[in-house]
Amino acid sequence: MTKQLPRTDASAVTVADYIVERLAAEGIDHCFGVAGDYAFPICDAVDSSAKVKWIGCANELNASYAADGYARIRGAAMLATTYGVGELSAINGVMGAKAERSLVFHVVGMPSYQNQRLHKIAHHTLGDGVYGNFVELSAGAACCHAVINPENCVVEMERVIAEARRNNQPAYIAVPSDYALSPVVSADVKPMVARSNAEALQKAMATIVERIKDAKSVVAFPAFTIARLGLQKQAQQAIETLGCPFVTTLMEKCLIDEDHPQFAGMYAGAVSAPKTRQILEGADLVLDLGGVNLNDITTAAYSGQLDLSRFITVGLNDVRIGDEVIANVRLGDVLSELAKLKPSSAPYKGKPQGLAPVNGNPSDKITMAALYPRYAAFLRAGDTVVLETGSSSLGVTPTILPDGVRVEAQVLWGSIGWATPAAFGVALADSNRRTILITGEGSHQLTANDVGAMGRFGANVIVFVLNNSGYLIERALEENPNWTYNDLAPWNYAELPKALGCADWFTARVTTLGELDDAMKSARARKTGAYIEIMGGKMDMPPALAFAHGQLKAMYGDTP
Ligand SMILES: Cc1ncc(C[n+]2csc(CCOP(=O)(O)OP(=O)(O)O)c2C)c(N)n1
Ligand SMILES: [Mg+2]
Repeated sequence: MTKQLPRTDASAVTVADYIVERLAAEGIDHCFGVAGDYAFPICDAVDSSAKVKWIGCANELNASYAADGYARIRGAAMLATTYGVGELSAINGVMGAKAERSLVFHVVGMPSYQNQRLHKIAHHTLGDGVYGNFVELSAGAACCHAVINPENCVVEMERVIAEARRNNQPAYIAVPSDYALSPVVSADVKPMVARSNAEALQKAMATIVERIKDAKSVVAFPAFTIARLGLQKQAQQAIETLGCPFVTTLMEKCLIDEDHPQFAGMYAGAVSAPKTRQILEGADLVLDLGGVNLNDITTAAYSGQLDLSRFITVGLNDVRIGDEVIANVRLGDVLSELAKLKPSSAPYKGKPQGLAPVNGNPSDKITMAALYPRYAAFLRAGDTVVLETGSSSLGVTPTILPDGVRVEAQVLWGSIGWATPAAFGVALADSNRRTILITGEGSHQLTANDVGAMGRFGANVIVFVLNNSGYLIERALEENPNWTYNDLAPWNYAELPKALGCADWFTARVTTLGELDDAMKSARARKTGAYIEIMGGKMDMPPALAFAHGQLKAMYGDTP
């Protein structure tokens, strides 16, 4: 893709206009944020832009989560907040995007350069006349940052865009409000396109091919970064050419269809299916495509035995083989090269598991054993599921889902409340797919106010809120399930959409399987958003959570 840089010759092109135009050229056409006076020039530039639409959120944390969701689908997102109070509220969400490699351009309007120069005491500051107090904090949530002025704007934008793309992580762009309104000074730069060094790529491929040839058994282990970079098709082609089985962790849920004949199951340490575990742990060579994240969640409390010396890790920008690191090699290029190899003559053929049967009678209360197969039966190709941290994610991820379903979850960072605004961002990023939010009610309480923004901007999400009277996952992760800090204010969740302005949404509160089935049908039949509050048992948990309950010492360490 050749990117057209915005024009800088007309005197009317301000720094703010230039930044918005330049980000639009990255494929961004929505800007999430909360307005504020120091950010007015940025907000105005967005509001008057024909390319980027302002998406006002209820608060900056929500806006940052929404931007993360959007970036996962579009490859990049824009977030605009105001100095200090706004940007600091966004830090958790931006840091989460950094952890999970989602590219959010965080543009912050600062007090004017003139007031900074005079050390004026101003609102949203510590009253000390210092204007560098927050740059370091916000920059810490990004992989690169720039403080913009009219002279550096064009060059700095190219630098941060290239670096953010290289790492697929956030960039922080701070713009003093007077500079934002100044005409941008043109500079002779071209957008940088990250390419592999040809020799390094050749060397990496030669080593990979040799290792594959020598290995008695090979397994592919594609990583979540493949989805973040939009390389799903390339990864699938590479894996099909190799013909080896592939295994994923729950961070890569549905990265490739789960009934693909080469899919050998989801790896989760000791709770994996024995065959899956044997294929991955027993492989002579593990081709880690993208840098899998082997954390406590993906390995089920570090259970299982992975020998990292058998890994070849193809990172975003390098390939690691044992202690050798070959730099300047891009993941996408390695995938393309793998797909050009001679196709395997006898590809692995596993037995796809198929969907679990739907069980229970219409008058039965809703149990977790009956709920998760129902989600699988409800979902269909073209759905994007946004999954919240909590018992729901541990229930949905081990459940086989239909082909063509995409799943987004924040497994590593795990900040509750993420999924509600993230679903909003996902829905705006691709209105051709149906976005389904699956969340617990405790997480939802953090960010539920942006269900209002979903209604306002026509993001027709189908929302499932599991109401199990508190923080079930936390009850399960402790010896004592009855600590009062895991209880919640008992909201009437199903009434929220109406109160938040989603007048035409379908809403229901369901306590029996029959009611749930009917509500699912009605939600699917509607073009509007839908909101279903599912009443679950206070201690009714999916099996993966029950397993974790038995592994508390392994997860958290023994009492010293
Ligand atoms: C921002 C943040 N605060 C606190 C936590 C700790 N935490 C993890 S899960 C959870 C509760 C989730 O409860 P709910 O959404 O109701 O899901 P359930 O497990 O009950 O189905 C909490 C408080 C967190 N992960 N993130
Ligand atoms: Mg709950």
